[in-house]
Amino acid sequence: MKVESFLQMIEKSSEGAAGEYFTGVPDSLLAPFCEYLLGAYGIDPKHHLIAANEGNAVGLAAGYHLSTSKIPIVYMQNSGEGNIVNPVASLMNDKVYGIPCIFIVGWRGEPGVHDEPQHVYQGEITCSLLDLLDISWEVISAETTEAEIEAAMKRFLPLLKTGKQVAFVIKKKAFSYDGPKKEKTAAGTLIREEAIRSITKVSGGDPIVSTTGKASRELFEIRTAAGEDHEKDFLTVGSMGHCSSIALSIATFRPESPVWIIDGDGAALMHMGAMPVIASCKTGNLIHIVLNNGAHATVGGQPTVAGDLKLADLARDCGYPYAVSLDSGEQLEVELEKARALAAQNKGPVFMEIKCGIGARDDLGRPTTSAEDNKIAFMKYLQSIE
Ligand SMILES: Cc1ncc(C[n+]2csc(CCOP(=O)(O)OP(=O)(O)O)c2C)c(N)n1
Repeated sequence: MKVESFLQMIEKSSEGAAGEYFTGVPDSLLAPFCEYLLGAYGIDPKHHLIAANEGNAVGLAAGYHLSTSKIPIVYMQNSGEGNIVNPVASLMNDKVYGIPCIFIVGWRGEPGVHDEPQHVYQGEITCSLLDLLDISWEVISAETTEAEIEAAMKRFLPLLKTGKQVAFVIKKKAFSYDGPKKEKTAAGTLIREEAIRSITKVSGGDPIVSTTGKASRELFEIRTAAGEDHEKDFLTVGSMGHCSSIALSIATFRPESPVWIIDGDGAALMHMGAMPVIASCKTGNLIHIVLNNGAHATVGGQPTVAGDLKLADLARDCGYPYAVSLDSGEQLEVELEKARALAAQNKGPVFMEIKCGIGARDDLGRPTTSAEDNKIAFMKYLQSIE
């Protein structure tokens, strides 16, 4: 179904109450939907905002409704359901403020459709979680017709009018968009995979915790290409935004070695509160690297607000004793060596922003070992560090 037709039906069926305000976090399955919004509105606080996390989007949506009486549309991958539970249950629900909202939920890990391990359970519980949150839902596939959208909206409208929330659960390839696409602007030019390769060279035998998305996939393939095992790396395939917290605890309990974080800007923003917490712990052996491409590159390159952020200044203000920002490869290995030396002397946490381009290899694969194997090998490796 064309994104434009879907949205026209929503606008028409809601008598103009919905279809003017959108916020959310991008998803690869919703990439055509995001492309449409970026083409139609760009980033515009009155029409379309990419939020730091899905709960953040619910807050924005609530404010839109409170000030206009209209119905906001919040889009997200089903992984984001966890992030909306609190503001839906304790803000939007009709036993609290009763704020209507239409959710557009990308259905990764739909039962029967092969997907990566982090999507399997989330895919199984996607609709039951909506039920639990008292959100009525309708599944949309490539075959869904405009009449079916109209019928769903007929069912949804009385619910929305009483302050309830509804959702369209979007199957893989359900949406298409072939209109004009907005040019993508990266925060830097360095190739992310090259930066990760340099990190693996300098980090030697130190454990690395890497973030959700292509960065972890690249790390996995770099190790394979170098004939190395994967035991030193914990690939945080799900739980976007939490890899720095995982690494903080590892560094706390394994102080014998520097511990590296390979974070993304979208992920770091998603749970940015982790940064002052890391700094407050004064965990000297931690090295926090954010590969900042100013985009959610893994799911289509939609912009984050990090492109204009001075992440090293921010880290310094949070309390990291050493923070640096690099926008070329020239000083990269020198700075990585310096970071490792500081962490080895317990003088961290060290923060490093590396500005990168958006692209990735077309033939980039996915980890070939299971998440459980990764965990077992990594835990064994941590135990072996002296
Ligand atoms: C809670 C949650 N929301 C959305 C997603 C979908 N998602 C996977 S990777 C990604 C982009 C990550 O961006 P960034 O950290 O900047 O890394 P990049 O893709 O640019 O390398 C998104 C939005 C997710 N996995 N989890």
